[in-house]
Amino acid sequence: MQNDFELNSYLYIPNFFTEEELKQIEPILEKFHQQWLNEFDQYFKEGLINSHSLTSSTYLTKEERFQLFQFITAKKLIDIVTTIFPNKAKFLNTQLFFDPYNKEQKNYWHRDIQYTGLSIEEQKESIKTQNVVHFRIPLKKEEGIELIPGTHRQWDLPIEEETRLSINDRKPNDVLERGKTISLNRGDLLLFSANSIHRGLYGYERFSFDIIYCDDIPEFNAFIDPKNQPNKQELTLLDNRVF
Ligand SMILES: O=C(O)CCC(=O)C(=O)O
Repeated sequence: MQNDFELNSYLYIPNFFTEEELKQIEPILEKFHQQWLNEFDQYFKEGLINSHSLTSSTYLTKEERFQLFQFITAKKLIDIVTTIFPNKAKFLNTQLFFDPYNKEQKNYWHRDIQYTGLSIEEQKESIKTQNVVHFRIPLKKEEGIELIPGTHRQWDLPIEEETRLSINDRKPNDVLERGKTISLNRGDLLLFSANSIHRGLYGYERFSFDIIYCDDIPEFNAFIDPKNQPNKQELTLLDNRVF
């Protein structure tokens, strides 16, 4: 499992979740999303395709937040997290991904690390060892993710770099030959590296819950908001391997 992930930048596990497991969180995710849409209507209409930080949200009750943490720390999930990460992993945050308001809106190839302010040289160095991994949990069938296998450790081919950085008339949604699409169904689990070259594929009114983990190293401290982490009392009731 770890070898496959390290080689491909992703791991696809069909039918990982039961209906019963999904139904424990689905109403909470929907409640959050409806309130988010109310509050951020303007940003949604301007192009936002995701929301984040569900575990610190004032839209949810303490009980709902705790239910999310229980889902996030389910043994079968944490066992995979600890297998994939070479050293200790840390829970980073949660996100919801949905379709753009404007159905013509184009997706975009990127590496998440390109938005962190690191220079290209620093990015090239960081991806050799650092790990940020999305655990994508689709609540509906979706076109999924397209990514270029192996690129969470390897730098781009020139055409790929030009595409994601919009150089030489390339556009971030242009076709890339090495792209591999992983389509998803409700119940599946997809792990993919945020450092790989990837893009989301829109359609089918997708609705996905992503749990994100990173290495437990000081370099990521700036991206971790303590409000999203369980408090002391919650921690005593949870599997604490990722906090
Ligand atoms: O699903 C998407 O729209 C994009 C996902 C993605 O690129 C990310 O999580 O970094």
